[in-house]
Amino acid sequence: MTRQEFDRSLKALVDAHERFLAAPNAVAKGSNGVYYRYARPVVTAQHAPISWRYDMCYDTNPFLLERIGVNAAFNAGAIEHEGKVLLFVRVEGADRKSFFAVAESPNGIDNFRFWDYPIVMPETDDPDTNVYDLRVTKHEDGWFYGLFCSERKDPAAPRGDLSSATAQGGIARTKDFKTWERLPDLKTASPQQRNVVLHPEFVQGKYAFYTRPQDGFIEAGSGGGIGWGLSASMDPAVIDNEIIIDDRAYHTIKEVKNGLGPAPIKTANGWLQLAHGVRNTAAGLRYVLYLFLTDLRNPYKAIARPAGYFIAPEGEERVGDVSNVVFSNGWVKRDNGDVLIYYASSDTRMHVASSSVDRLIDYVLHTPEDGMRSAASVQQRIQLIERNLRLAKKA
Ligand code: M1P
Repeated sequence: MTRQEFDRSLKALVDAHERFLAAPNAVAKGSNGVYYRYARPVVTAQHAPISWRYDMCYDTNPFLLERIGVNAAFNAGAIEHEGKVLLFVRVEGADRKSFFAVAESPNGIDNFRFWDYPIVMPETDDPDTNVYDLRVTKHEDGWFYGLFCSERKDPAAPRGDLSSATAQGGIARTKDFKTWERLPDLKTASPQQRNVVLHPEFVQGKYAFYTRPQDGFIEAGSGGGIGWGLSASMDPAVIDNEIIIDDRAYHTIKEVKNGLGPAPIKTANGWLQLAHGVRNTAAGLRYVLYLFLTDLRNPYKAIARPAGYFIAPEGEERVGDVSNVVFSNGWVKRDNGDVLIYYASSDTRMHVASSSVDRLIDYVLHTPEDGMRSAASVQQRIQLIERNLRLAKKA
């Protein structure tokens, strides 16, 4: 390539990327009334800046080759800050390593742009091999905490076993989302932890955590369920007494495992909780999202548990690096009561769905609980049908 050709190609690349980033998003056709999907994913691998991927200098990259590829952008934490929506995206490089990077949008629906640099997450004395799935909590102590999964090779793995790993709850805090202070990993009695979330308020004067104890790296084993525990401090955070507040159950959407998504939203009716549930199928694991409500004073006590899923993978969301998965660790409640739910599909890309506190509370309070048997489900549906037919007769 001549220098002139290089300059032309680079300009074309940058211009095309700018057009892609600036493309507007719109509500997708069809809604169940509970939430509205949007037509375009909000953040993808393609959103990664050109400067993260290409060496833009003719002298060192005369063929204008992509030097460091980005594989996926998914499982993002979210927060509204100074009127903007910030997503803390799990960016996965072509080398399979994940890192965190902030993508900012003026409206939370489109025009997400990554900040110039990814987050430099400090390591502990026992360096993480991989970090992912950051949940950001604005805590009443004045810090923003980022809790994430810290993955390391299992030191007990037999020689030749290069896939056994351990997962622990990594913790960091920040005031500006640029500089992060790493704290010791969460300590619990469970051998492994993933999907650890910090509750935004003190409970009984202590820091409160949602956990997901698990026996192994993938399988919840005899563990699992969404757990809860208190710690006197964040440095270090230590939970002595871990209880299960939302268990797995046979023949439900959370039979194999479950885990809390983002920190809950406080409403007049209780804490609105968003979680993922996993079941097995002949085609592999299926991840869906579900909601439940917990008591305002005792956030570990469920007071409403609508049956089944709230969002399941649909259309192109069903396909990706790990297909048939929706996963959420970020949502934003706006001052007008609107809720923007950020969810990833198939470990590949980020989407948004919009709803409101009123709609979500209505859904949570009026969707019947799981009857746990087909016969009970039929009765629930018959009650609905009877009410509707009586209405139709009156009309
Ligand atoms: O691949 C699906 C998800 O699997 C894990 O979630 P969980 O521990 O609940 O099974 C995580 O690795 C998550 O990042 C991933 O999206």
